[in-house]
Parts: sequence; C-alpha cells; structure tokens
Amino acid sequence: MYGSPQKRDFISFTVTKEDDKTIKRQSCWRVWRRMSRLQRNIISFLLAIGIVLCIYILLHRKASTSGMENAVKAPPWDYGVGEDYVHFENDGQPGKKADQNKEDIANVNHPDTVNEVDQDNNVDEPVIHQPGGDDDEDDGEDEKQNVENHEIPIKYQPKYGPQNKKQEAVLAAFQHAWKAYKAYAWGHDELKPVSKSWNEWFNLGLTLIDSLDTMILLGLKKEFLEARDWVANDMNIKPRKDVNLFETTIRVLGGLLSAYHLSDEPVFLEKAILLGNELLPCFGSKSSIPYADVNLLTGVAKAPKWGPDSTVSEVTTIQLEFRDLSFTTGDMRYKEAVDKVSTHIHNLPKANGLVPIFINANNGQFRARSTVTFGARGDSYYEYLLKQWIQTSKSETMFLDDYLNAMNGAKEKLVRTSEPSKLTFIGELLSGERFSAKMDHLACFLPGTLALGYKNGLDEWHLQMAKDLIHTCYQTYARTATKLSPEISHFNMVPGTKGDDIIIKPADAHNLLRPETVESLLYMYRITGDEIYRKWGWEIFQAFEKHTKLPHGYSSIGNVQNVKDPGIRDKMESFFLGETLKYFFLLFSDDENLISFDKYVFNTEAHPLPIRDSQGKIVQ
Ligand code: DMJ
Repeated sequence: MYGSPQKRDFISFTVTKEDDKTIKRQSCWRVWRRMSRLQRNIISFLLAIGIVLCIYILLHRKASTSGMENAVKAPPWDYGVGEDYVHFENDGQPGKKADQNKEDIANVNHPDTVNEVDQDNNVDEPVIHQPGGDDDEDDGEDEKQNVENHEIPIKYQPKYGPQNKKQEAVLAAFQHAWKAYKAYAWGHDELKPVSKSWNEWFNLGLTLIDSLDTMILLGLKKEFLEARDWVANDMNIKPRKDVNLFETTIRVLGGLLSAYHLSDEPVFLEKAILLGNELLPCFGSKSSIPYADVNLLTGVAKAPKWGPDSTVSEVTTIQLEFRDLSFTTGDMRYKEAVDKVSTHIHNLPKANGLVPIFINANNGQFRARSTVTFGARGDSYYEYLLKQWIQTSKSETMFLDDYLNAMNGAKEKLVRTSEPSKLTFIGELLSGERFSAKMDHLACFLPGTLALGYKNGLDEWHLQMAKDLIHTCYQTYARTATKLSPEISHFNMVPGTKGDDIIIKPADAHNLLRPETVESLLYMYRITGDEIYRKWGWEIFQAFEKHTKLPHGYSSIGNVQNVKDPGIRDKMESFFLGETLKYFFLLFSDDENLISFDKYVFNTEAHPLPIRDSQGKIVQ
C-alpha cells in the first residue's frame, strides 16, 4: 500500500545513484511546497536579485573590456605618422601595443633620452607656476618621479610654454583649474568647483580630453603625460550611455586627434579610431542626415529625447574631425559618411543661403518655419563651411559657394545696428522670417570666422563686418557690472531712444565661461595686428579671474550684473580649459607661428587640425 512503512523501506534499498538525485529533487520540491507563500516569495525575490546581479556583473565586465575587444586593425598609415611609429597588431590588446612600442623605441624615447633631446634642441622646460606654496616645493621632484614611473614610452617633447607675463597668468589660471579637476573630478566629465565633486555627461572624461592640447601648448609636460596615461589605461570608449554625436565629436574625437597631431603619441589616434567606429551607427538613418544620439555600448542611434529632429549645426559640425580621421588613417568610411551630409544639405533649397535650425533624420528635410540664427543650433554650420574649404587647401569649392551665399544672406537679412550707439549686431529670423534683435554669445564666433575668410582671400567687407561685430561682442562684456558677457543680449533698435543699446533679460544674464569672443579676438589680432584686441582680451581675462575664480577651480555664474553675488553655479565647463584659456594663451603670444593659421584649422572646440592638400596630405 502506498505510504506503508514497509513499502517505503523497500523502495529506498533499490534506488540507483541517479535516482538519488531524483529523490533529492522531489524532496526539494516537497520542501518548497510545504513553505508558506511568504517564505516562497522571499526566496524567489532573493533568487531574482541574484540573477540580476550576475547579469549586471557580466555586462559590466564586458563593457569595461570592450575597448580591447574592439581594437582596430592597423590602418594603412599614409602620412602624418613619424617613422618610428610602431604599427600594432590587431590582436585587440592596446596594452600589447604599448609594450611593443616600448621595446621598439626604447632607445629613442627613454625619459632620460627625452631630457637630453630637449637640451640638444635648446628647448627650455616650461616655467611652472603653482598657485599654492606647498606645490612649489615638491613640484620638480613630482615631475621627475612621475615621468620616470611611466610605463608607456614618451614620444611627446615639449616645444611650447609661456613667453610673457600675460601668458604666465593664463598658465596659472589653467593650473589652478587643473589642480581642482585632478583632485575632485579626475577622469570625470566636469568639475563641480563648489561642492568639490564632479558631474558626468557622457562618461568620457570630457574635461581631461578637451584639455590635452591646451596642456601641450602651455608646456605642462607632467600633467599632459598623466592625462595621456589615463587615456591609455582608464578611458572607456564604450560607456553605457546615450551620447550626442556632435558634442562627442567636437570635444572627444577632435581633442584626441589634435593631441595626436601635436604630440605624436600613438594612443590618441588609437582611441580616436575606436571612438570614430562607435559613432558611425549615427549615419544609419534613412536619409544621409545622422541621428543626434548614439548609445556607445549598444550602438543604437536615435533622435534626441526632446524631439524627432536633428540640429542643423550639429549634423554639419562633425566634418572636420571625421575627415581628419580618414586622412590620418587612410580609412575613408568616416569622410564618406560626413561628406554625404554636406552634399545633402548643400542640395536643399535655402533662402539667402541661410539654414533653419532643425532637420529630420528620416526624411532629410529642414523643419519648416524653424528659426534662422548664428547662435545656438545654427552657428557652426557657417563656421565649418569656411573651415572645410580651408582644410583641403581651398580645393572643395562647394563649401566656399555655400559660405559666400550665407555671408551675403547674413549681411542682408540679419546684420543690423542698435540705438543709440549704432552697435552692429547679428539678429535672428523667428519662424524663418520675423526679425528678432537677439544675439547669443555663441554668435561671437562670427567675427573670427569672417576675418579668417578675409585672410584666405575673401572681400574686404568680410573684415569690416568682423571689426564691427567684435566691437559689439566686446561691448557685451564692457557694459556689464562684472565686465563679463551675458549668455544672450537683446538690442534696442528704436531710433531716438536714450539709454543702453544692450538689454539683458534676467533669464539670459548667466555666463558659462564661454570662449567665442576670446576666439574672435585671437583671429582679429593675428589678422589685423591691432593691439586693441589684446587689450580687450586682457580686460576679459581679468574679469574671469575676479568673478569666476574659486578656491577650487572656476565656475559659471548666474548673473553678470551682480558684482556682490554673481550666483556661482558650481560648474566648470570643459570648454573653459579646452577653448577659453587656450585662446587667451594664443592671443597673448607674440609668435604667430604658434599654431599658425596657415598650417592648422581649429575645430569648433578649439582643437587644431592640420591643413591638408586636395589629396589629404598634410601641408608642410
Ligand atoms: C563649445 O562646445 C563649442 O565652441 C561649440 O561650437 C559651441 N559651444 C561651446 C562653447 O561655447
């Protein structure tokens, strides 16, 4: 009888080992069924957490090693690479590349040899001014140790550094910002100088990458090498993050490429190639217009969260960088992708050569009745027309044609004068037609671009318009209480009125440490030789020092009209180190060959890229 003791004993003697497992399974099942619902729920919950944790750990490990998995094949190095560059195997191990590199060029690049080379070439070590007394004492020792401890051989040899007091002041500002970034935000996107912490945007070390070439120019060898080692060892090119194609291209791809060109350090090109590959999915839309965002881990590209369209300045301000990546590697996929965008936009109908600020990536059409502006979302479309023409030694006339049409259109439709002082400013067309006397600080890039066009042979009126506009940009600083510009200025156009030409609305009164005016001052000074532009630049530099410098870095402020309480915002943008301080340093340089405009073209994030001939070869 089922359940009788006798029968149970009998069964237990005859089971095999395998049946043992069955019995265990059965008894587990029985135990499970005897549990209360609460007990079962708790166990199920714990099991679920365990499974989720395991999956997370597995994925996380995959993500952090993915840079290695995706290491690229050695590209066909055509040009721009030194003879002793070590071609790495495509076994997917950047570490191995570094080791091979080390062995192969040990004699050339041993740190001691670097010092000898420096002496031979009579290149002075840069003067390094630490803001804190403590640092002054052990600075030399630190540098010695740090450089000696580097496992990666050093190709970089410092050529630059400050030559005068104003450049030294800029160097000190950079060091002050960098010290805080290193202490509180190392490897993160942005420093929060008040809370002594950091902010993450793309998880790509934005400030560090944006600063690489600035450190080269400032002659900060120790800091540069530390940053290089972070890029080599700790940078994750594939964070689980949706990143913006434009921002990642101008800051990270541009920063890596220019650091590579200025230092010859192979790791920057290696990372630039990996990043370029991860950004390519953006170009998989139905039209040739790229999606705005891509998840670097999954490769899924899509329109931004806030709407269906891409931004026109964004899809047209990735070209210098992708083309440079192709020219440098010989892999034309990057250039082909962005050239398609340019051709597509070139062929779209435009009024007066000006573009609306939105375009749909699926149908490839401009959004009807969107704003026309040289400020946010329009600005660098115009900048990159001229600069792409220059990038390949004026060989691609499509860019020049579009640029000239746009400048004529801007002069006719957007450039006006204010009252009572007759300041020349550039306004906007709301809904593509209604004039608004509003000018973003971002639009202050335009005088510099106009002057660069004039330097490259365009008509005299380009320079005159540049002079008029930069005067106004300067006035947006000089007329505020802090002597710092607001984010947006409105201009009075009513004839016969008294008072100020510039109206600052409370919501527009912030200053984000932006570079555009300083950038234009650099172009104006180099191209005209007029010292007034350096004088204005120095005034602006001092205003930044006075109102945005904190014990631990620099910060955006909320109100340029309030000297007592400018409303510190606890954020140091990466472009302050990448652009603003770099442009100041170059503005105060007496050497116009320091990143000559005949050899380099600056991307929109101030990263210089080499000018090439029509075949893509670097112009010597
Ligand atoms: C930078 O990222 C670039 O200069 C871009 O073109 C515009 N915005 C910021 C600086 O203001």
